[in-house]
Amino acid sequence: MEKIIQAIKEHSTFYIFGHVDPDGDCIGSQLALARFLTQLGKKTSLYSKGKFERLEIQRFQSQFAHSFAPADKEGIVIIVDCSTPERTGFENEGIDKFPTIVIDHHSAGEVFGDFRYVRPQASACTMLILDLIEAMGKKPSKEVAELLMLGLCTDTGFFKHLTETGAPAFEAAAKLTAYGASPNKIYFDVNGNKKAATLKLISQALDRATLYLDGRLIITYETLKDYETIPRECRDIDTVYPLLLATEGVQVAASVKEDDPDKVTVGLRTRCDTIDLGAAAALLGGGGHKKAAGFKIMNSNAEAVVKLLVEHFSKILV
Ligand SMILES: [Mn+2]
Repeated sequence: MEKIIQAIKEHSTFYIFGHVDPDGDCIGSQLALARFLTQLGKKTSLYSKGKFERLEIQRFQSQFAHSFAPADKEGIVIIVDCSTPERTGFENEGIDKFPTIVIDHHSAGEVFGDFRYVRPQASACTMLILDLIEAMGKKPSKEVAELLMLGLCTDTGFFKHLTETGAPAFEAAAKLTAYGASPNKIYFDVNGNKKAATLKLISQALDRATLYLDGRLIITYETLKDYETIPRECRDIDTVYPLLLATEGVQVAASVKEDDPDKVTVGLRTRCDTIDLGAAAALLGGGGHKKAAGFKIMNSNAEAVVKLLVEHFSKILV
């Protein structure tokens, strides 16, 4: 942390990256950091490859550049919420030519970057941004507090994912609320304003949910054909997961999504403390957290990936 603070003090230009398919924690971390550094008189620019599918981040999309072409030779790259450089989607655009700060809370991945503040026990990356702000002897503005709270609320499923180790998340939430963030406003930023078509996708996802492995695994899926009639930004799988996991006997819920003609994306969730989905996903080339993870399969389709999941988890859910 000391070295990160020193690097921030010594430099004036910062290029801030998060991960592809960003969520509230990623975008909240990037934006909060940018606002904070701007308040310190620094020059910042924000980068994301998208897609900005989640409702709660769509309004921020215009603030992010899609390609990296810095005018300055000077500057520092800051990568948040990424366990590998590839997760940025910018790994081939010269970001490695700059000194790099990594701020992350993932458990799996690789060690990269020059200055690292990585705490897998943190419930959200935005908690680590708050740590940084406080370590510099500053306080977040109301706007920064709201952005940090957005990440904390979304990555913890509004605190539902927390266990008896979750006290630091509540401490951060108490601070951010005192700094002006409203949990109620953030709840409706995330869960309000859904399109009517979203209900259709949710009902379809529930309708397709199928139990495997004596009811321990539940899988639902979406195909490219679905998106011909319902826009993909109406997708709301985060509403579906808790319902799938609420089913008696279910240990793991999986959502399989045909993303492109050549790519299938899988999301995994569990309620069980004894299952490490990050490790399970890593075996298939993905990654994530113990209770929430994912992976991608190229040149496949939903049907084949469902079979692969059943086979894979038949060895894990014993
Ligand atoms: Mn995160």
